[in-house]
Amino acid sequence: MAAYSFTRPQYDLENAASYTSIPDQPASASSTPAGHWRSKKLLAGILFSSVFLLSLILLFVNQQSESQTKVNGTNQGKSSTPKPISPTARTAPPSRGVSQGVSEKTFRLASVENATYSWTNAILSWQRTAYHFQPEHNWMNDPNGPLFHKGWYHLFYQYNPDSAVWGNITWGHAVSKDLIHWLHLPFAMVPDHWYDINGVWTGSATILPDGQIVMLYTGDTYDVKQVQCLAYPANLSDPLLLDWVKYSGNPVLVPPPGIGAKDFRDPTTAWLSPDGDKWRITIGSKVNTTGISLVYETVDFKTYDMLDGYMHAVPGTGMWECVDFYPVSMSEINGLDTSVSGSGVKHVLKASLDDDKNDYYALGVYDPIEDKWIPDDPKLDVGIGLRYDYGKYYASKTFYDQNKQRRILWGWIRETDSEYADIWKGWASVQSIPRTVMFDQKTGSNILQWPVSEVEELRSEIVEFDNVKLGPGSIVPLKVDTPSQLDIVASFEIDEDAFEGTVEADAGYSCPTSGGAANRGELGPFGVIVLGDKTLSEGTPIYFYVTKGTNGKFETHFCADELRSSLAPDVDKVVYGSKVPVLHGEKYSLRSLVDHSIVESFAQGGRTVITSRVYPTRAVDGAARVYLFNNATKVSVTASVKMWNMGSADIRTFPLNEQ
Ligand code: DQQ
Repeated sequence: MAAYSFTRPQYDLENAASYTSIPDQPASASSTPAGHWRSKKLLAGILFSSVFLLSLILLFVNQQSESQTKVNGTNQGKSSTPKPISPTARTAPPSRGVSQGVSEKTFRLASVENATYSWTNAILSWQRTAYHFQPEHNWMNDPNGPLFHKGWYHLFYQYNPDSAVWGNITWGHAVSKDLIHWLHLPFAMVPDHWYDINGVWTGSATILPDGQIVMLYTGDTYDVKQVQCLAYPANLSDPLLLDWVKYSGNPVLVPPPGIGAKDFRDPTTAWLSPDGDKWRITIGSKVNTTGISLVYETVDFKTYDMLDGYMHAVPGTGMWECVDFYPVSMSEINGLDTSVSGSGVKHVLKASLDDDKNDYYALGVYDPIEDKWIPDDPKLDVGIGLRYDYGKYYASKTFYDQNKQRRILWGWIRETDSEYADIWKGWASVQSIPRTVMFDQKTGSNILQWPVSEVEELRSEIVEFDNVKLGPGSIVPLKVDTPSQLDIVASFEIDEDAFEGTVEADAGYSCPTSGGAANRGELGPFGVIVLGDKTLSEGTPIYFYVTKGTNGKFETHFCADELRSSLAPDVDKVVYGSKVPVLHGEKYSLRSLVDHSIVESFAQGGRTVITSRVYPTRAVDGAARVYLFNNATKVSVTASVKMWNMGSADIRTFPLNEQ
C-alpha cells in the first residue's frame, strides 16, 4: 500500500465577490491620563491577577494531564483523592456559539451549573465509554458525511481540536471496517477560508453513479453568515480519503432572500430528480417560527436553482437543523439508496429542532413532480409527533450503506453533567451506536431502529435467566461480570388475569411527568435497573408502564428514569420516554446497551428508543449491579433475560507512518 503522508492540500485564501473584506480589529482605546496611585493599583492588580491566573492554569494543566492518561477502551482508572472542581473555575462558562449563529451547544438544566460535586479522577475516567465512538480528547458534536468507500466506513464529525467545549469547528475523521472499531485520521477539513473561517459545519456526502464523492457542508463565514460549500476527495483511489479539496468557487449557496443569514444550514445527501438528470438537496431553515425545508436543484453541485415554495413546513417548530430525507421500503427489510422513489416506498423527513434540541421524524409520501412531501398523519407531522429517541440524541444523519444494503443512522449524544466536569475530564460527547433504520411493517406507522449487527462482535459471556417470577413490588439482583459494559435483552409477560380484571389504570400517564419508577400503578412499572449500587441508593430503571383508559384501551409506555441515577447534584436527572406500540401476541421486550455513562435502550424491536447519560458516584466498575424489578401494585410479571458482557472497541490513531 502507498505511504500516507499527513500533508493536506494548501488552500489559498480567496476573495469573495459578494462579501466585504474582514475588518481589522478596532484600534485599542487611547490611554487616558491616570494618577500615580491609580497606576500603582493597576500594577498591583496586574501582578496579583497574573499570579492567580498562573496558579489556576497550573492547577488546570495538572488536572487535565491526569484525567487524560486513560486511553479509550481501557477504562482502567485508579482511585485517587477527590479533587473538587475549583469554585473559581465555575464562575465563567466558556463562550458558546450564539454569537456565531447556532444556539448554545451544551443546553444543560440551569441547576446543574451551580452544584458542587467533588468528582474523583477515577470516576471521571470511568465515565468514558468503551465501545461508543469518541475522539481521544476534546469536544465533538454532529456526525457528518458518513459513507462507505473501498472497504472502509468513514465517519466525519464536528470537532473542537482545542478544548472540551464547542468552538473552532473542524471536521474530525475516522475509518472503520465494521462500524465498531475505529482508526482516527488527520482532520478532513479545517476552518481556513473566509467562507468557513468560523467553522466547517455540518454536511452530507453524495456518492454519484460513477463513484465520485461530493461533500456539501455549511461554512460559517468571517462575518457570521451561513453558506453552503462544496468539497471533494483529492484522490478517489485512496480508500482512506485523506485529502479533501474545497472547491475554488465556494460558497456555492448563500442565504436566499427572506431567509436569515444565521438560519441556513446543514445540506442533505442529494437525490435524483424524476427525470434523473438533476440532483436535489434540501436545507433546513425557518420563517418566523415556522420550520421549513428548502429544495435546490443542481447538475454539477456548483450552481443551483431553488425550487418554488418549500418541500415541507410546520408552523411553530422553529429552526430546522440537520434535516434528513430518505426512502424506506414498505415491504423489504433492506435499506434504500436515497434516490429511490415510487410505489412501495415511504419517505422519512427528519428535522433536529433547534428550539428543543430533539430529533423529530415523520413518515410520509414524496411527490417528486410537485416536490412536496405530505405526512401520513398530520397529527404526527415533523416536530410535533414522533422522535427518533426520547432521551439525549440530536443532529442525527443517515446514509445508505451500499456494502450491506442497509440505511444506517448516527446521532450525537451530548454530556448532561456539569460543563466544568467536561473540561476537567478533557472530553465531551459520544456518537450513538450506529443503528439500522427500517419501516415497521407491523404497525405501518413508525420506523424501527436497531443497533447494527456488528456490535454483537463485542459480546462475550452470556448469562441467562428464564421465567423469573416477579410478584408486585419485587426486585431481583442479576449477577454479571462487567456491569458497566453490557448488552441486555429482556422480555416480560403479564399475568393475564390481573390484566383483564383492571377497570381503569393511570389513564393520562406520561413518563416525563410520572415521578419515575418509584411511582407505582396497577400495571407498572416493570423492567430492569442498570448501574445500580448494592443498596440501590443509585440506579437507572428502564421499564414498561401499562395503562388502561376509561375506553378500555391498554397503552404501554417505555421509560428511562434518571432521577436516582447519581448522588451527585450537578448532573441532569430526567425521566424520559413515550408510548410504544405493543401488538397482540407480543411480549414486552427491551434491549439496553450499557457502556459506562451511556445507556441506549430499545423497546419492541426499536419502535421507541431512549438514550440516557448517567453519572453514578457509587454504581461504578465492580460496584455496579443489574436488577429485575416489578413495582406494580397488582400485576405479576414473568421475565426472561439474556445478558452479554461487552468487550471494548479498539479505537486508536491510524498508523499512517507504518503503511
Ligand atoms: N451543529 C452544527 C450546525 C448544526 C448544529 C455546528 C447542530 O451545522 O446546525 O456545529 O448541532
